[in-house]
Amino acid sequence: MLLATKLSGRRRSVLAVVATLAVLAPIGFLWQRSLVPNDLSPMSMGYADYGGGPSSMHVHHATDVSQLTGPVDRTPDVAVDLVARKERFDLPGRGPTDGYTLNHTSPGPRIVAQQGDLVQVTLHNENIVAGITLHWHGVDVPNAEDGVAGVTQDAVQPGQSYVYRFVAKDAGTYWYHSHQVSHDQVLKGLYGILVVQPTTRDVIAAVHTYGQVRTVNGEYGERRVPAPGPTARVRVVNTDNGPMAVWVDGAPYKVLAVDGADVNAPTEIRGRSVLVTAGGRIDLEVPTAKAVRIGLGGGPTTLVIGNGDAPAGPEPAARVDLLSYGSPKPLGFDPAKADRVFRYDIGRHFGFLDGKPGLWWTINGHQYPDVPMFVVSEGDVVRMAISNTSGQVHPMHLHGRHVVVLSRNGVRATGSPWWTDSLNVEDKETYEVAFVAGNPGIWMDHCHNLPHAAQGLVTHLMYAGVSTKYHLGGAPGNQPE
Ligand SMILES: [Cu+2]
Repeated sequence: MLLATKLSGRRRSVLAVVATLAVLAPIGFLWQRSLVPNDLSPMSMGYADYGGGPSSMHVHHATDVSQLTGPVDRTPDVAVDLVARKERFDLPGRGPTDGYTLNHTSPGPRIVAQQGDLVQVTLHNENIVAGITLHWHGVDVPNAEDGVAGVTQDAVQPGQSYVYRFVAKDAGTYWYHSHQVSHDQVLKGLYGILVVQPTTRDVIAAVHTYGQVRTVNGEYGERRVPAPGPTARVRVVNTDNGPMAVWVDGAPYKVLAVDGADVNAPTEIRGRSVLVTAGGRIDLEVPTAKAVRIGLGGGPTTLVIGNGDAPAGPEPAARVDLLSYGSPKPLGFDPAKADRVFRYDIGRHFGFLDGKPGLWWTINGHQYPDVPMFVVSEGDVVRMAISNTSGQVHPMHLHGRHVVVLSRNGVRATGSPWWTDSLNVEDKETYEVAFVAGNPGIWMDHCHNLPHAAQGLVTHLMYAGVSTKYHLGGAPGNQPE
């Protein structure tokens, strides 16, 4: 009796071990498969997606991204030295905070160039142990100047320098930020503003949230600037991870530009706000005969232009819809004659990422780094449908090329061509966008909610015939997200 009990007890424990293994083995397999190699070429990441175009593309010689530089011998028109540091700095109106600076300030020095200028920025890393880079958000730079660690360069280590050179060929509102461990470095201040071809009537409103503190131009609370003339071009830059509504109290306004690209025939707006995507820019035209207040997402931080009292209202419930704002004009290409058609379906599932269990983002059902690499040839007309069923909003950012919005949820765009580099894709939305592949390189195509990017919502657009010698991970510790 005693023996029988012992045997069945042993059998039970064997069964328990078998049952446990049956559950654990597949989990172990998924865990093991999710590990991200510590030294990974962005070219061997995931799998090639040819978008219905040819997969065998005749290439006479391969180009490494490091060869795709800006002009090497021209004298720069604008030359800036930026020294990056990890240090404590002051947020006027709020007090000291720990983070990252460029030349002891955050945001870093404002870089202003005339259209056509050759901009040269020499970046020095004084003491940021993880290494740094600078990415020129929204500027269609040559690939080697794009500042993505592990794709277009190695992270710049403490004591090292790196020179960026590019022609500022498109006037507009842009910003720059680190693309190395960016979910930490950008959040804590490693960014600045770049304006190409300013008018004398410019007002900058660069919004950044340090911890829980929303600031404008690095300052907290109601800030004031003088009226630059009878009207002001207010360049709003959202450097945060989430979208922000912007509106004007005290005057009607127009949306002059989106993500650095002019709106065709903008009309006057009253009683409505306009959404600025995370990473995005919106330029407003605001009459400034009387003091006006720029509402920046609600909360205590606003920008008042001019002297005297400016009304302070709540965020208008109605929004400007950029799908129908302004008037149409020719795109310069025919999206109906696409050479490649891609889908970029953003989802979320339970799984392992680099050995960590969690709810992780997916692209076309695949999880980082096993994601589609969108492959194009130079000159291709490309269409892409970006859809989102992940339960959260994603500000989608393609490097190197603006895209034009064709439709949202099947509703065709009827307003001004809506050229964008930072597109707010809400849950259950589908945007169809198009562009001409005219800037060879290997370009990140990722969510600009930087923690989401760090959680794997990242892939690349690759031109046939372009390779990169840089690696993700590896000795320089490249970690662009
Ligand atoms: Cu996201």
